[in-house]
Amino acid sequence: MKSFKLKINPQVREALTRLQPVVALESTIIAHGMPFPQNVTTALEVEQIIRNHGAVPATIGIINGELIVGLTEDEINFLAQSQNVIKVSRRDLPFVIARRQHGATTVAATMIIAALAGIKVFVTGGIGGVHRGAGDSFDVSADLQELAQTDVAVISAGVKSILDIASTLEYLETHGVPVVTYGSPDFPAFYTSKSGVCSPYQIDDAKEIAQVLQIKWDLGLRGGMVIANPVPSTHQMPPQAINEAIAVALQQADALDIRGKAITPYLLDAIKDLTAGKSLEANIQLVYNNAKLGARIAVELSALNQQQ
Ligand code: PSU
Ligand code: MN
Repeated sequence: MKSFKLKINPQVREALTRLQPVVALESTIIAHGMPFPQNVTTALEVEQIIRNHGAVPATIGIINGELIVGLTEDEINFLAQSQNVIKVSRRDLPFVIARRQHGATTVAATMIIAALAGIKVFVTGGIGGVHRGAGDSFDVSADLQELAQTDVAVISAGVKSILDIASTLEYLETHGVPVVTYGSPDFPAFYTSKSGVCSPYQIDDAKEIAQVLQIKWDLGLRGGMVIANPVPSTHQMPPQAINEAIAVALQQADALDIRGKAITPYLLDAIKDLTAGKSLEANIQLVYNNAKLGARIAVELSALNQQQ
């Protein structure tokens, strides 16, 4: 008997068997990235957008130590509200399974579970990265190492400027992770469409992104790809306001000596309060925008795979 359980929702399993498009979604954004009830409405709406664009959504999480690919609405509601949901990245996975706990999966852990299920495309809001001051703290998200080794493409709105964006791109370059920005020469900064850092590649067409993915994996080049999708201009935060909020949030986190896995959820919540909820609205809208692009890439990739 296997030492862990992987439960794949029947609709997701059927789509995978038929090489139809499937899009994975993470649950840390639900349990630790957004407050209730916006976390639930967003998670359900993202799934609907993916369906409307011709793909099957598979939200990934852990309940009673079981890895679930394609959480039900009740399960999403549970992870969104329960107080004892652990933020699970690569290193946490075996413990949460052994102890039969509930877990919300980060980008890294979601990639691992998506790969176990055979899902190649994953949509989220923002990925982890190299933190400011990482030269001293060594705080580099495990998401980046995961992108270097696990074959899942991740669609995000880029990297928040709570992080060191230029260093994050350097790290990804060193580890051979392709970074592409959709429709812009600039790498996006999550709340704003431009970070001031040039994107290594720009592609304006979902089909071409799917082709690049197929070639990478056919070449035997392991690992994922960062597909950055800038927040639509109508929903982006005014750069000065968001940068001020980020600076204050970083100071607060430093004063309270918040570190490790707690820092990203702390900063997201502090920024939401400092912007009177406007950052949350931008966050929700950019995830919807990513869901559209992710579903289109999954559709194109599935068409390419069916031709083979
Ligand atoms: N960025 C967001 N919202 C989030 C996260 C990042 O805007 O919810 C979450 C993602 O799950 C990401 C994780 O994988 O934070 C990174 O955490 P850490 O830096 O501890 O690896
Ligand atoms: Mn960290």
